[in-house]
Amino acid sequence: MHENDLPRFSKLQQQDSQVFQCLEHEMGRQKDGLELIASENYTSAAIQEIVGSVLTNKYAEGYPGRRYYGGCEYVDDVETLAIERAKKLFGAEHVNVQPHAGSQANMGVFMTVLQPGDTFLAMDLAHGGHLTHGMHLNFSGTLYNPVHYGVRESDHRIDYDQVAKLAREHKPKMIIAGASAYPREIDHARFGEIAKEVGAKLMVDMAHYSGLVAGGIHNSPVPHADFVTSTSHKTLRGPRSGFILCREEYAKDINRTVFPGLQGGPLMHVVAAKAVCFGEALEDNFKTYAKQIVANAKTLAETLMAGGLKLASGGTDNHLMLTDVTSIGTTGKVAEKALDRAGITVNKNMIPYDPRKPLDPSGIRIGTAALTTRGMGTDDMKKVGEWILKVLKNVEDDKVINDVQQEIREFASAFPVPGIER
Ligand code: DSN
Repeated sequence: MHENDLPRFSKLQQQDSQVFQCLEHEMGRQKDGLELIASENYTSAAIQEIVGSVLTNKYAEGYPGRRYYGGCEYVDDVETLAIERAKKLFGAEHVNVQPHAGSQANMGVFMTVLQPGDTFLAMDLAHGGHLTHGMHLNFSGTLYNPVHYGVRESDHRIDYDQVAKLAREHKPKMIIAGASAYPREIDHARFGEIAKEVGAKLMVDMAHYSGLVAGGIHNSPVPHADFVTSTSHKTLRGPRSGFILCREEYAKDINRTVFPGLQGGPLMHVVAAKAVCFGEALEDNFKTYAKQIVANAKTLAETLMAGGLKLASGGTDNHLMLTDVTSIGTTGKVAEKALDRAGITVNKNMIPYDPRKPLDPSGIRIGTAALTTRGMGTDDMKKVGEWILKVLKNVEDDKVINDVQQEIREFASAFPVPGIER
């Protein structure tokens, strides 16, 4: 830890040296390495300050103006700020900013729209969907009846005709669009038409690309969907949390489902951080940031493909890419570990129609939101791509991996991590 960081954590250091040491190590890891996990980002120092503030002390069950606790006047103000900013940012009629995370946001919509046993249609986890989109061990798969669509084998793109066919056949009460590992722009208007045709509600889980929607790079789901859910910590670059957007007609129901249906007291320090996050995303420079995320992803994808790596769907439109590392003779598990040793953090991931198993799949998922926050541009992505290729082609060569790690450490030191002094 840099000596300038110490005053901020001196109380922790005195009181609990073990936890302090974990923090110190994690700060070093974030500073010295390259963060390429597609669902991660670096929050601003302002967001870190508010998350670490006395707002964590406050109970505020209920909603602004209607709480079950006294002393809520200031947290009412902050929650109202978060709601109003999110409405403006996404053009939404109603916003609930209380879900603790993306899963709770999704559960809030499930519990509002569906009864246990009801059928819904969503993207298969193995093709890029999410746990809460009907994975068999998740609440969404145990309490409800999921039917899954996937991507075409030929081009790894969503087959909207298949979605429409499945919708007509199974008559789901709800259709879910949105994914965790899909590198292409999603056609929300088409999903809206399909849902309308079969009388289903449309929920769009834009957790991964909400920052691109906020920045005007990805088409917005808001005009087409009954409900839009998101996390705030991925491309949107806010605190680890969730939120729900919906039409006014569902406002009362969704609020009642989130509290008292699903959660107790909201995490007011995080609600406040969401207000700061939405405020940041309303600034003009957030559009530049979102544009750069995509430009960086395209350059990184081109560099990796030029080096012999196969990418699902042959590239990317958004912040992430899915690479088939078996195309250069390794596996997802081995690749993740080797890259980790070099200071490059990614996650192993199934690729569509993967013949391998989830714990050692054929792919890794790579995203550019975090490195873009550190100020890296397309020229830097070429270097990052070359390092990734070098490691993947030498997964058992410690010397090569150590050399790459040294180079990365030096390179990364020129790009500050918000909230960590250099
Ligand atoms: N687990 C997250 C991801 O990595 O995509 C989604 O919630």
